[in-house]
Amino acid sequence: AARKFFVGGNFKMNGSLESIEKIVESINNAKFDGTTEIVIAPPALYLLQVQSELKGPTEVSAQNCFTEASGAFTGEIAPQQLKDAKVHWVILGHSERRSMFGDTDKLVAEKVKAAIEAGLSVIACVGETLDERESDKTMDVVERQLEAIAGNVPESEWKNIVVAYEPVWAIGTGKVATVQQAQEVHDDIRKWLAKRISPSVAEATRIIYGGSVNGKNCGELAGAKDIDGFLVGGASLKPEFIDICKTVK
Ligand code: G2H
Repeated sequence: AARKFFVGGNFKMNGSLESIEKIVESINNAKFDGTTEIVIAPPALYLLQVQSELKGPTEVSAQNCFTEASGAFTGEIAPQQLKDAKVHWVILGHSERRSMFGDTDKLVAEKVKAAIEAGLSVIACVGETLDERESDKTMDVVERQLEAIAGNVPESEWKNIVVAYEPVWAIGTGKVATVQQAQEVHDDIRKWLAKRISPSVAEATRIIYGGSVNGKNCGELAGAKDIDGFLVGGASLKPEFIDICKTVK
């Protein structure tokens, strides 16, 4: 079966009760035809409010979680708590977590394992920095990040993972990857999945692109064979998010 197009809205640490309610209202009023799976990730504080206001089938996602089920981990949220609250998705390994909050490949892999074992679905983020791209290390970095995750996830659980390719140099910079740049890495990731996991997992796994996606560039990006959706940051807080969710593949 064809891969269902997937659009995630990552609000990051933005919004207020009032502004987020407005975004939810606009999503609820939009007429989506069901061809795209839509998930929005407000800050953890707002997850339950958004979840109760959001009309299905759009779902909410957390932006992070910890590895343990409970205990003395001040400030953290357990995957089991997300599951308990019926928050079925979590973004893990976002570059902002990797660069600012100590989420190493190993920690990201442990978080993915814990989330999958708790029954969550994961948007697993990978991507290279500008330095790494310019020294031709893009696939080395992406494969290293994916390998850490693959070592912790049995083949049967890949159906619960969406891979988000987010080149760090394109994040929040307004400098979107060209369609060719993104397609090349998406294709490499799919080939890697085929070799490392299985051809059927490679065929079924959504590989979405993130990094300065907006209402203007989404159409062209969606035209690339191996781009199965987007993880949208800045533009997910704006009216154009609706247009991005309506992108036709
Ligand atoms: C990449 C993306 C969403 P933005 O971080 O995760 O953010 O669209 O603002 O570049």
